[in-house]
Amino acid sequence: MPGVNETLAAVVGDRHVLTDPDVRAGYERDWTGRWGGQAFCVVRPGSVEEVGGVVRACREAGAALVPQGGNSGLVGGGVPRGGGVVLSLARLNAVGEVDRATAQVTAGAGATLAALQAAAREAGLDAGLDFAARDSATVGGIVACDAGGARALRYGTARARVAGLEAVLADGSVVSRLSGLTKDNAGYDLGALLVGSEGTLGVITAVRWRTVPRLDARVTALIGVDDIAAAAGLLARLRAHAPSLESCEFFLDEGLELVLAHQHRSSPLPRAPVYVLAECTARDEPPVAELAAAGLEDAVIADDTAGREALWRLREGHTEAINAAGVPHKLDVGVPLAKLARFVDEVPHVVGEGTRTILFGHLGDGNVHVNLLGAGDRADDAVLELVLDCGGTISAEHGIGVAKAAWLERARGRAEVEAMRAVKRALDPQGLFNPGVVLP
Ligand code: 2HG
Ligand code: ZN
Repeated sequence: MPGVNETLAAVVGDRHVLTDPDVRAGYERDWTGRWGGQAFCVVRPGSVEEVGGVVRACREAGAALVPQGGNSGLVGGGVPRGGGVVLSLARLNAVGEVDRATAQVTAGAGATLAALQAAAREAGLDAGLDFAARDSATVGGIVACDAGGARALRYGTARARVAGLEAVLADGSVVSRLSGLTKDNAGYDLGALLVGSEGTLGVITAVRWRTVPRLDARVTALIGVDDIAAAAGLLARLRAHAPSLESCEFFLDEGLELVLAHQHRSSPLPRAPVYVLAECTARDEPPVAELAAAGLEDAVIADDTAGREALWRLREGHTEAINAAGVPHKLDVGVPLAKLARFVDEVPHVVGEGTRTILFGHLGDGNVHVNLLGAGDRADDAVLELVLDCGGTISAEHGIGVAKAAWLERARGRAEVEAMRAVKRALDPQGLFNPGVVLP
């Protein structure tokens, strides 16, 4: 589409319309290597006005737009499927001054989570959200996908951190709710609709972010248990005895094996079928006594930064270790805790022989990351079928993307999906934004 490239260059400047296939390549395939396609071009606007101009140019040319942040997505929601223009928000990366009275900060869509965390910390606060891709994932994508991570147990998902946002709609107009008012119930909450919309309803350009108190005294425990039922029992004890609990994660021995080999290290604790990693936080003293009260005295415990990070690397290192072993099928799902043991037991059986199954995730949220190596296409359907049978969700924190779009109606029912389609038609009548994502 040569015509649109010229119009876009007039909006953002030649330098910021990338057409060279080698340069485009980094924007065209997602982190897993499983999803992607060619784009007409990648456009990198430098202001919200330029984003508006890009949207208008694409609308006039009839070119689909794929908004993209740090391209750390795992479900094909931020990469082109063949054709279309990738709208990179990377240059909108400013993080404003933290308002200490409201504990809020405005961040551009292209600011990384790490940059947001650093700004909050400098002001004596904390972003209240964390996950392994912190150095590449950006605020716009995080909010567009309602990302969760390891602290959702305490602070909720990204949705809970959003005090307002700014976005460009399909006609190029800008809606801006960045005043951060806690109470503002005048009319429909359009911003809330964009949270979790995965770039299909509008382009998020900035977010007013609600920070949380900074709690630097941290203690982390890693313990091996016999099965998921024992892990769930431990979680219940932590909830009862450790009000300072911030994270409760799990992984299995197959995953630990892979991570240890990838990181060239040995296990810091005796091997067990299931591992639980829990972290408690406080302002002054690491709340070690709370872990002990929950029955974790046999765990490997660390309250210094290096020791804690070494334990976290065993959990957070799963994604990289798996990718180093092959291109995985990834299914981020949520299962009620009461059904988690059944789910974990049955997954290896339903995915078919020859598939290597690695399960890990956020125990406190019932959020399991099913990673399959060497899986056939039917394996994904079998896992999603099992999730629904367990009363769970087909997507907990990574989004629907293109990976699960065909399953949305099974998961949410016809009435809800029809309502979603009506919203899509109203806000994006031409189907300009991210076609094929969320709604097939
Ligand atoms: C995590 O919790 C991320 O580490 C990635 O959500 C999960 O790689 C995955 O499947
Ligand atoms: Zn996760």
